Amino acid sequence: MTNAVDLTALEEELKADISGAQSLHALEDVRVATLGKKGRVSALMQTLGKLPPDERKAFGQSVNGVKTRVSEALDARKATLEAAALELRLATERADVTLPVRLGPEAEGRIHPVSQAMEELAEIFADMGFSVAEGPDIETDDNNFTKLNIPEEHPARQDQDTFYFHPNSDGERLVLRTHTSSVQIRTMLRQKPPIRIIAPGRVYRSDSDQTHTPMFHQIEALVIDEETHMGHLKWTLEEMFRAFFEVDEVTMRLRSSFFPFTEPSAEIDLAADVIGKPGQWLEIGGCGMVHPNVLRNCGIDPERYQGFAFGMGIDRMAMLKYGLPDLRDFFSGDMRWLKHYGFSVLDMPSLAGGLSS
Ligand code: 2NM
Repeated sequence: MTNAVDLTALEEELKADISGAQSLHALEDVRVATLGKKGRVSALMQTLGKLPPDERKAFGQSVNGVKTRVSEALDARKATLEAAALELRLATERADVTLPVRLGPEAEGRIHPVSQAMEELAEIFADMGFSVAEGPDIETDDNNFTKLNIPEEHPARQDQDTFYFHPNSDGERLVLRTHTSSVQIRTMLRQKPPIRIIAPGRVYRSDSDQTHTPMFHQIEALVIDEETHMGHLKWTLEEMFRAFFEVDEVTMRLRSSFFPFTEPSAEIDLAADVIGKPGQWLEIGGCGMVHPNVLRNCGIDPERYQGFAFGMGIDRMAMLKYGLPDLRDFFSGDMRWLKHYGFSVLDMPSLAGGLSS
């Protein structure tokens, strides 16, 4: 019976060690010293073999009982210490999410006004159900001119306006696209009506003076279905101008014009009230009903489908909206200009939050 007394004392001692462990680390040391391979309970188990057989069973059961209760005490203490460690972390690693954003070097960067204007326009048109279409800057003569009903002898094709590449081995001359209409062509070739897209992007013309740069930015829109007419075109334009210039009303004028790819065609004039200059008109772009030849060239039946297209210069829209004085500054890469006129990376345009607040 001396064994039984020893076991009770041992269990009390081990339990005292367990409740005395003040860290998970210290508790692990106790566990190893108790239940580890060379631990005190394990050592007792190894003495079993030396006992007379009639004592062996009872002693084994007693030692196992100690082992079970000590294990439970270890688990309970571990849970308590883990909970305490978590509490401590929660108390000390608290983050105040209501603090203002801490601005690092990324706050130095600026969004170019042209990018900002493009983002704002994409947001406005998305709200009207348009998706954004893209295409390559280097185009085939066919997509850039022929499919758009621009005949061989048309002045727009002349070398002085168009950047041509050297002819390739097939004698084909690629061009830097002179408008994003080539993207509309690609879309019509690929997609059956109804079509509702905008195509913003870089375009190129061999033209350079105070108001023209050889690369500039255009946004074109295309809507094709069975009943779209000039009334829809006018509404879409007015809605877009109201949203872009963030005014309640705009006065717009469609002035009869000619383009090979639309019939009828019109120039778009906007009353300069939107930029605080009443009594003047701003020439903003061109528009019209897509020419039946263009539809036919793209495999769309002009007897069944019709629609409108328009195009505008984004750079000019940005100048007007943000009061930028000189187009030539746009592409000079002057950091002082960008710092002054650029937009914060964090200032994402949204119709709900104000486009360029
Ligand atoms: C403009 C003016 C008028 C135009 C036409 C097309 C297409 F591909 F559907 F025929 N896209 N864009 C268009 C029409 C562009 O820019 C001043």
